[in-house]
Amino acid sequence: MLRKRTLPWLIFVVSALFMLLGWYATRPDLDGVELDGVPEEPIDEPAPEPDDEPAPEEPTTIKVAAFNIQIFGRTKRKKEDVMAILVNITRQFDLVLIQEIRDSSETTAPLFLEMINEAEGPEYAYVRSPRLGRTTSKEAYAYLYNTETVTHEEGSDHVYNDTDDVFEREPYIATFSSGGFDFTLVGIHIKPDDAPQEIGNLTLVVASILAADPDEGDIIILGDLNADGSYFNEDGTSNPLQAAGYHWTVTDEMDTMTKTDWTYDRMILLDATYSHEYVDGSTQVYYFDQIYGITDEELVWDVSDHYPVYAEFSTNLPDDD
Ligand SMILES: [Ca+2]
Ligand SMILES: [Ca+2]
Ligand SMILES: [Ca+2]
Ligand SMILES: [Ca+2]
Repeated sequence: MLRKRTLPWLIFVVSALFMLLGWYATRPDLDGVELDGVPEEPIDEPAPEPDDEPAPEEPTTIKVAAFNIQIFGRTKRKKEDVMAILVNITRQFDLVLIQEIRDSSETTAPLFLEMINEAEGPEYAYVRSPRLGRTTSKEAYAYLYNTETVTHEEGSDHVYNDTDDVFEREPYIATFSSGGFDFTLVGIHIKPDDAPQEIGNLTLVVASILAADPDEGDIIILGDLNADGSYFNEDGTSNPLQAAGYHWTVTDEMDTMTKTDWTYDRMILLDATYSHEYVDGSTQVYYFDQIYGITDEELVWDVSDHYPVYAEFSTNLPDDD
């Protein structure tokens, strides 16, 4: 029980505490105020970092590749070392056009996707063309893409309507987006003996896509164009696809083959992409043998007679078309 003399003291102490609290809560913010002409703290000091980890930065570019995986079917699938390299290569890119899937049972693409997704990393998906070609030796195309960075516009993928039969394997066309970059790919594996004609006719494919959607200029041609050697004069200027406005970013001195030094594999951009989303000078050949330190030539040739080619595109720019 409190004694009578203690009570006033207690009231005093409690009141003093409340006053102190009140002053603390309403005290003027003195940070940055000059005391005796010296700032207490530098005024322009940046705000302190929050304790929690900053969110990882969104990727601002994607890598788009084209890779002819020579005769990709049952025989190749059985080679574990080759498949491991193919999985590794695919995972370097956000979007890959794969060519030369030769498999009448049509099980190679789903099986390859399964192997890619068993490996560590983001989930991939694919869209695949029907088997194409004039003879019984037919090939399919597939677009494999990282589902975390690339979206496929559902239902957009289709084979070019080749009414005059100018293509042995008609271009496989599909629309994708990543951030603010939406674009249409025209994947093609050109027939070597008809290279100049088929390559020239790609301008008609571009024109037909533009006619269907005149406001979207990001149309990218990619694939094994057989655009070198005895099939095609890369130094020429007379092919319709060599006209101004078509930017061949895989340049003639690049070697895209594992056995020869031809520049068969190409990527061709229109101004709409070349002068906007394309990361200047980013087109490269992916020399997987050098990068992975593979010295066994037979193993390199088992993977393919081609190297992948790829380019980078900005995805954080305003969507200009
Ligand atoms: Ca045809
Ligand atoms: Ca676009
Ligand atoms: Ca060349
Ligand atoms: Ca564009």
